[in-house]
This record gives sequence, structure tokens and C-alpha cells, in this order.
Amino acid sequence: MVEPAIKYRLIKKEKHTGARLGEIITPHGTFPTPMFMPVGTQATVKSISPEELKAMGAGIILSNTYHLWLRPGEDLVKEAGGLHKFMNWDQGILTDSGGFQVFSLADMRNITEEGVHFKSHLNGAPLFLSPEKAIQIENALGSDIMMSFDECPPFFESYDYIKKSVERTSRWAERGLKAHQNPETQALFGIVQGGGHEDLRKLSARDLVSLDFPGYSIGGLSVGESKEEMNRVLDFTTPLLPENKPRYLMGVGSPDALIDGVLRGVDMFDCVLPTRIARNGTCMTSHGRLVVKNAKYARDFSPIDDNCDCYTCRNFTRAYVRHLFKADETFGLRLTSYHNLYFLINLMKQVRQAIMDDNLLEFKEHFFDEYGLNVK
Ligand code: PRF
Ligand code: ZN
Repeated sequence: MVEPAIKYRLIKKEKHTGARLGEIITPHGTFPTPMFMPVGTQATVKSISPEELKAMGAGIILSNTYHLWLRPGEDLVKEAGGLHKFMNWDQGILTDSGGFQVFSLADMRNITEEGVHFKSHLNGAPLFLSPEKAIQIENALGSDIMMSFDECPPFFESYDYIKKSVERTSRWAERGLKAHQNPETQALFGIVQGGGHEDLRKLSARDLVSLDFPGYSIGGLSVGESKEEMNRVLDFTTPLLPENKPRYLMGVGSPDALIDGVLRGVDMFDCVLPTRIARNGTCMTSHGRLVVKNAKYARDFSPIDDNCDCYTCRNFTRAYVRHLFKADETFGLRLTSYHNLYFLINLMKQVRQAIMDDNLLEFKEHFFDEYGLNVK
């Protein structure tokens, strides 16, 4: 029996909700949970340096098997000494398995029991990804936390299709576990699917929990269903997962969804949202979204968010950041990207304090009020 590569330590459960305060010990440092993980698809969090990520309190980032496999290739990353060394990031790295990217990016795809045939989104070349291939790439990259190769079916696919898909995803998870070469240095998570169906989520969780993964992801959410739907699914899914293992809700990054996920017992989140909207000039603030390019900020010499103490807000004004966007200066999108990532990481820090103080519901109420989410 090998010791798992990561350890989850449950520190405290919030009194009135399902929220958990904990920490995850990885081969590349320890980070507190609940945590938001910035996305660095191409072995870089777009426009942000590793030093800046550390300064904002990011203890783990996410990267993508699919993209790094196509370019520069996992063998090159391995030759560089692994992904941590290649990108000069000495904290945690989680890699997604490529399944989801194949479904969202690839032009043509054909799913079989063996794996997925599809065409490269870069040059149209025919490609094949299987559970074994995904694990081999993730092993070469050397991430601390790896994802199983799964299928993320559309939320409103037919019940029969989702059932077949869940059963195949379970078989793929088991094949991945067998192919995994480094369980003592890289933790492989199983991904619970099942769409909006409670019995299928149960089936998926039961299969994966029986395989005893060191952590569990919740996939197939935030794919176009409503917030209410997502919360409904989380309500019955997190209780299916073991209390002594971390839970990761994949691809969720709006402030309200983070808080709603934490309330239901989720420990980890990732999303391109903060960096993607930052690049077109949209900022997350304690008073809701702010489109800094708008004309009304031309002579606004206040910070992006008066409640934020990030590098951007301590040093620059809305008027200046707006000017940079108008002049197509890349420093502008660096400043908004930094702010948005800091905002979510700092939000999770406040959430952890609220769990400590057993007042997460009050925190949510206040945050939603300020963010403009409580429509009354
Ligand atoms: N599976 C994988 N990656 C993902 C998802 C999934 O279901 C999602 C769904 N929101 C985001 N990223 N492997
Ligand atoms: Zn800020």
C-alpha cells in the first residue's frame, strides 16, 4: 500500500452549513481550503508571473494536459525537468485530463470504449486520447494532482446517454488508475459525472469511491445549466463523497458560485473566468462587476475596488487602467488580471475566516447584497 501523494486535513466544519475548512499537503507545498486555483492552460497564467501568483496567495494552479500534449509536447516538458521546473513554479499544480478540452475544443470527435478520436484544434491533425494516454501525459508533466480521463456530457443529454457515459467514465477511471506510474508523488482524482440525475450521480460516486481515489472532482456542472440546477446537484452530490478526501468543483469561478459551492462542502475550484473577463476590461469588485473601459470612468481617480488592497488597487486608478485599455497597452490587462485573481483568492480567504467564525451564512448575505446578487 503506497502513501498517497497528497494529504487532506479537515480542520473544521462550519456549524450551520456543509462548509469545510482544511488544508491540502502536496509534494510542492501546503495550501488552505476552500481555495480558488488560477488557470494556466499553456503552462502560464496569462500575463501573470509566478512571483505575482505567489504574492497574491495562490498555492496551486491548474494546467491542461490537452494543450501541453499538442504544444510543446509532454516529452519536451519532461526533458525540461517537469512542468514545475519548465514554468518556474514551485507550488502545487493540478492538471486536467484533456477529456473536457477535447469535448469543448476539438472540431470532430468520435467516442468509443477505447477512447476519443478527434482532430487537433491547432492544425486539424487526427488525434486519439484514451485514459491510458492521458495518464501517461500527466505522469510526464509531473503535476501534483492529476485528473482521470472522463466524458463531460451536455447537462441536458438524455438519461440513457448519460447513464452509458457515466458507466464508461467509471471504466475509464479504473483504467487510468492501472496506468498511473507515480501514485506516491502524483495524486489521481476520480471525476463524478451524472448530469442532473441523482441516481446517476450516486452510481458515479459509488463506482469511483470504491476505487479509493485520494480526491474527487465534480464534473459536468457549469456547462449551461442554471445556478439553481447546479446547487440542486451539489446538494445531493457532495454527501456521496468521503469526508476525509478533498472535493473539487471543476470550472466554477463566479464569486456567487464559489460561495454556494463552499456552503455545500466543496474545497477546490478553478475557472478561466477571472482572467478571461479581465482581458476585455471587466473587473470583479465587492460592488459587482465593473467594466473599466466604460466612458464614465475616464476621470475616475479612485481604485478599481475601494475594498481591495491588491497591487493594482493600491497603485492605480480606474482612469489610468481605462486609458491603458483604450490605448491597447498590455499593462492594462495585466493589472485587471492581477486584480481579478486576487479578488477570488482573497474572497476564499474571507470565506475560510467565516468558516472559522461559524458565520458563513451572514458572510454570504452581506457579500451577495454588496455584489448586487440579492434581488429583493
Ligand atoms: N471534466 C473535466 N474537466 C472539466 C469539466 C469536466 O466535467 C468541467 C465541467 N465544468 C470543467 N473542466 N475533465
Ligand atoms: Zn484590486
